[in-house]
Amino acid sequence: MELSNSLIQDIKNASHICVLTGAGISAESGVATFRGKEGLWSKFKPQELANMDAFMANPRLVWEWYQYRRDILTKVKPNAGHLALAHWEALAHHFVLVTQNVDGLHREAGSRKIIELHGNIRINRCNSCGFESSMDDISFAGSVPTCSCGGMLRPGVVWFGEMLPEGVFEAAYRAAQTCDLFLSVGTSAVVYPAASLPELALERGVPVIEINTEETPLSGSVTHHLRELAGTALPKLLEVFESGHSH
Ligand code: BJW
Ligand code: ZN
Repeated sequence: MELSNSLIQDIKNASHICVLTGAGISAESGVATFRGKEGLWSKFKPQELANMDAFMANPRLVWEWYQYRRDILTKVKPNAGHLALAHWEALAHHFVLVTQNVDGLHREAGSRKIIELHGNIRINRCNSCGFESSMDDISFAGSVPTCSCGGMLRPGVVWFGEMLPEGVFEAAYRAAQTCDLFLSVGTSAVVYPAASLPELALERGVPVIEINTEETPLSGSVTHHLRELAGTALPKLLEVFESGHSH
């Protein structure tokens, strides 16, 4: 796909970049998205499993879902989209990556300044005392894992109706409020407060680039919409940035 001149200019002019990613950026690694055409969770909607009521009603079922996803994560690798963002961070002076993903693939790709809005699936948290441990220490093996305090362990992610980890949204908000280029990559842009971040940038008149293989509620209002795979589009945008910032 040809990049428009105004898109190229917006990238070359950028000095403070904020990127929001969603499940779509990990799709090319083989991690299922939640929604959209390729979304694999048609049997169980995330709304039906990713909440405390579901966990209290059937903790085993919820753990089975997360264990299934943890098993997949041991077999997948970051893709060209993750890698392009990691390189971009290394080149740019001000670059903040905000992700809704819990898969840890951005870190594995080499990104360092990462704001994980919805936690991390590799962490266990005690439902009673809040103690956190790693999935490498204790995992689900048919029965719900418990804490030394007796409480049930749960995955260290943010479910519907739960607050985001303290300070995390504030940091993302600051990045969205101070950037001069915003990228929304592989997210259906329906889950709040994450979906408010590109809206904030748009309200300030900052260019917003959406990379998504499908239309989203954001598509109509963004400055540039690239209907492409993240793993194809991001390396191209990085190349434009590099050509404008080489000395
Ligand atoms: C590609 C691609 C490729 C594919 N290249 N693109 C009414 C109005 C407004 C808000 C609310 C409301 N009712 C309730 C709320 C609040 C609620 C909410 O937003 N609900 C809406 C759904 C309506 N939000 C919350 O509850 C949040 N907390 C909160 O608000 O706290 C305050 C509060 C407290 C108490 C009461 C009320 C409020 C918390 C949200 C937590 C979300 N958690 C999950 C699960 C995390 C753990 C886990 O992984 O299991 O987070 S849900 C799930 O959705 C996950 C994701 O991070 C999140 C977003 O999904 P994402 O990343 O956008 O993925 P998809 O699958 O939706 O989209 C993929 C996209 O990629 C598609 O568009 C594809 O086209 C595209 N694509 N391949 C490029 N190769
Ligand atoms: Zn405990």
